Amino acid sequence: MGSTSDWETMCHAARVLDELEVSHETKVVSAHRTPQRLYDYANGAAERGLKTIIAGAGGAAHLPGMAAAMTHLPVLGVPVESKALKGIDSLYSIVQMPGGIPVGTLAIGKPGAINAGLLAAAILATSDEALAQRLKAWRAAQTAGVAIDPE
Ligand code: RP5
Repeated sequence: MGSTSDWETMCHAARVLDELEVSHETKVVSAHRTPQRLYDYANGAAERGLKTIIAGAGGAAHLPGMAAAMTHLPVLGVPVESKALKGIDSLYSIVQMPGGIPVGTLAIGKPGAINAGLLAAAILATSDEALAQRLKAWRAAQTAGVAIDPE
């Protein structure tokens, strides 16, 4: 994520990954304030064994696109809700990648972070049957938790 202030949103991606027992790391890597850290992180990601990157950032959110430019790993972008423009700026900054460097862009804020965790797990589950089973169980539990009566 681009800032410690993004953790409030991005913790929801981490929580989903915890629930699905997907090993992961959480780091603050700012495209603007720590460009060398971003360069090192994205360039070294595949070599370190990472399989997917979830990049959350707000405002002029260059982090997901810049990360995607420097790795062939799938990059999932989460537009963090900004104060001034409510995350519309984050969304537009992340979603409109020119053809050639994809960023899989999720919804603004908490729903996007949750779905980024689920989508990362789904990507990994294509080559991990045990994870696929855990993901199916997670979804089944969600379905079972939806009451049919509103009160
Ligand atoms: C972005 O600027 C971060 O991703 C964050 O969403 C936003 C504000 O950062 P802080 O000023 O709170 O550190 O780079």
